[in-house]
Amino acid sequence: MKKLMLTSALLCGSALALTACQTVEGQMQTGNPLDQPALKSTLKATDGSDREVGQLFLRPVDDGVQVYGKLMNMTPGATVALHIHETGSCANMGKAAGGHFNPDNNPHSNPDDMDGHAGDLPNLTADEDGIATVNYVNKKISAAEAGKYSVYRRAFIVHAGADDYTSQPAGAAGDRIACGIIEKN
Ligand SMILES: [Cu+2]
Ligand SMILES: [Zn+2]
Repeated sequence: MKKLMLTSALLCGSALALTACQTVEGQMQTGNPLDQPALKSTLKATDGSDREVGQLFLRPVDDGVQVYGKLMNMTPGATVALHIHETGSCANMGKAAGGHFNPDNNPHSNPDDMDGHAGDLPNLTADEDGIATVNYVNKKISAAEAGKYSVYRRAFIVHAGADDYTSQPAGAAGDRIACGIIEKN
């Protein structure tokens, strides 16, 4: 067991093995370890640089869909919003992704509010190295490839500021600084 943990730590320390590390971490944290992520998204800066910001994974767990992964190259210490937006396009500096994914026509809210947008997610805070860890179970979405609550071919958006979980229609989180379309893993 000690040896196994050491191997995990080494994997997590290697940039090349980052994807494997994230998968291992996700499996350790919640759900059935045999379930592989069904969907993934590679997020890139919307400033025209095409700079990769990180990868997020989605997989079904008992009570919803686990969203997990790491975002990098963020402003150290910054707290910013992350949402799932309704349209799978990152064009026009992320504006083409449209509004928050909202299949039940609810108001914007705290992500844990079952009567809020399905696409609402908790704010992220970057550490001193500019890395933000994402690990959240969203109970209002599906990782299936079709259906009313499916997030397949929708888009993650990272904003320049934090979501206040109150302002309509999108939490007053500011510009869209990174975007990634949700694809099959
Ligand atoms: Cu957003
Ligand atoms: Zn919202």
